Amino acid sequence: MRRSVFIAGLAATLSLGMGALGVGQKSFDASAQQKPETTEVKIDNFTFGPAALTVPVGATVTWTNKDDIPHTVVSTDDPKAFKSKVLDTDEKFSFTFSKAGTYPYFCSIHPKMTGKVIVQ
Ligand SMILES: [Cu+2]
Repeated sequence: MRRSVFIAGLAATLSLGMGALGVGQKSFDASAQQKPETTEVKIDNFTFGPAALTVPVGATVTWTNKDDIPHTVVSTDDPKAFKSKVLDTDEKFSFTFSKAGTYPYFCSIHPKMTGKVIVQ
Protein backbone atom coordinates (compact mmCIF):
# COMPACT_ATOMS: atom_id res chain seq x y z
CA MET A 1 0.00 0.00 0.00
CA ARG A 2 2.49 2.54 1.22
CA ARG A 3 4.88 1.57 -1.46
CA SER A 4 2.41 2.10 -4.29
CA VAL A 5 1.46 5.51 -2.94
CA PHE A 6 5.11 6.40 -2.84
CA ILE A 7 5.62 5.22 -6.41
CA ALA A 8 2.58 7.11 -7.61
CA GLY A 9 3.90 10.22 -5.93
CA LEU A 10 7.31 9.70 -7.45
CA ALA A 11 5.82 9.15 -10.88
CA ALA A 12 3.75 12.31 -10.56
CA THR A 13 6.80 14.30 -9.51
CA LEU A 14 8.81 12.83 -12.34
CA SER A 15 6.24 13.51 -15.01
CA LEU A 16 5.73 17.01 -13.66
CA GLY A 17 9.44 17.61 -13.81
CA MET A 18 9.68 16.12 -17.26
CA GLY A 19 6.70 18.14 -18.37
CA ALA A 20 8.28 21.38 -17.24
CA LEU A 21 11.50 20.37 -18.96
CA GLY A 22 9.61 19.43 -22.09
CA VAL A 23 7.85 22.77 -22.23
CA GLY A 24 11.10 24.63 -21.74
CA GLN A 25 12.78 22.60 -24.44
CA LYS A 26 9.87 23.04 -26.78
CA SER A 27 9.74 26.81 -26.59
CA PHE A 28 13.51 26.93 -27.00
CA ASP A 29 13.34 24.80 -30.13
CA ALA A 30 10.44 26.81 -31.51
CA SER A 31 12.30 30.08 -31.21
CA ALA A 32 15.39 28.54 -32.77
CA GLN A 33 13.36 27.20 -35.65
CA GLN A 34 11.36 30.34 -36.23
CA LYS A 35 14.41 32.54 -36.52
CA PRO A 36 15.44 31.40 -40.00
CA GLU A 37 12.06 32.49 -41.33
CA THR A 38 12.32 36.01 -39.97
CA THR A 39 15.73 36.71 -41.39
CA GLU A 40 14.60 39.56 -43.56
CA VAL A 41 16.47 42.78 -43.97
CA LYS A 42 14.55 45.69 -45.42
CA ILE A 43 16.31 48.39 -47.30
CA ASP A 44 14.41 51.58 -46.78
CA ASN A 45 15.34 55.24 -46.66
CA PHE A 46 19.03 54.44 -47.28
CA THR A 47 19.12 52.12 -44.30
CA PHE A 48 19.47 48.39 -43.78
CA GLY A 49 16.99 47.31 -41.16
CA PRO A 50 17.96 45.75 -38.88
CA ALA A 51 21.50 47.02 -39.35
CA ALA A 52 22.83 44.09 -37.31
CA LEU A 53 21.06 40.80 -37.71
CA THR A 54 21.90 37.65 -35.75
CA VAL A 55 20.98 34.34 -37.35
CA PRO A 56 21.79 30.67 -36.73
CA VAL A 57 24.21 28.82 -39.00
CA GLY A 58 22.41 27.67 -42.13
CA ALA A 59 19.94 30.55 -42.16
CA THR A 60 19.00 32.28 -45.36
CA VAL A 61 18.81 36.04 -45.19
CA THR A 62 16.70 37.91 -47.71
CA TRP A 63 17.18 41.60 -48.38
CA THR A 64 14.31 43.49 -49.96
CA ASN A 65 14.71 46.92 -51.45
CA LYS A 66 11.77 48.97 -50.22
CA ASP A 67 13.34 52.20 -51.42
CA ASP A 68 12.45 53.84 -54.69
CA ILE A 69 16.13 54.00 -55.58
CA PRO A 70 18.41 51.11 -56.47
CA HIS A 71 20.68 49.58 -53.84
CA THR A 72 23.08 46.67 -53.62
CA VAL A 73 24.07 44.26 -50.85
CA VAL A 74 27.81 43.62 -51.02
CA SER A 75 30.00 41.83 -48.50
CA THR A 76 32.99 43.88 -47.34
CA ASP A 77 35.04 40.76 -46.66
CA ASP A 78 37.94 39.81 -48.89
CA PRO A 79 37.08 37.63 -50.72
CA LYS A 80 33.48 38.76 -50.76
CA ALA A 81 31.11 36.35 -49.08
CA PHE A 82 28.21 37.60 -51.17
CA LYS A 83 27.33 40.29 -53.69
CA SER A 84 23.93 41.16 -55.06
CA LYS A 85 23.11 42.67 -58.38
CA VAL A 86 21.62 46.16 -58.35
CA LEU A 87 18.25 45.79 -56.67
CA ASP A 88 15.42 47.91 -57.94
CA THR A 89 12.34 48.65 -55.87
CA ASP A 90 10.86 45.47 -54.34
CA GLU A 91 13.65 43.31 -55.70
CA LYS A 92 15.16 40.75 -53.37
CA PHE A 93 18.53 39.18 -52.76
CA SER A 94 19.04 36.06 -50.66
CA PHE A 95 22.14 34.47 -49.23
CA THR A 96 22.51 31.35 -47.10
CA PHE A 97 25.07 31.59 -44.31
CA SER A 98 26.59 28.15 -43.81
CA LYS A 99 29.51 29.24 -41.61
CA ALA A 100 29.53 31.06 -38.29
CA GLY A 101 31.06 34.50 -38.26
CA THR A 102 30.38 38.19 -38.67
CA TYR A 103 29.59 39.33 -42.19
CA PRO A 104 29.75 43.08 -42.67
CA TYR A 105 28.27 44.44 -45.87
CA PHE A 106 27.41 47.71 -47.55
CA CYS A 107 25.65 49.21 -50.54
CA SER A 108 28.20 49.75 -53.29
CA ILE A 109 26.14 52.62 -54.71
CA HIS A 110 25.86 54.38 -51.35
CA PRO A 111 28.90 53.21 -49.36
CA LYS A 112 27.68 54.92 -46.21
CA MET A 113 24.90 52.35 -46.02
CA THR A 114 26.30 49.52 -43.93
CA GLY A 115 25.01 46.52 -42.06
CA LYS A 116 26.17 43.19 -40.76
CA VAL A 117 24.95 39.68 -40.32
CA ILE A 118 26.17 37.74 -37.28
CA VAL A 119 25.97 34.00 -37.81
CA GLN A 120 26.15 31.85 -34.68
CU1 LIG B 1 22.21 52.11 -51.72
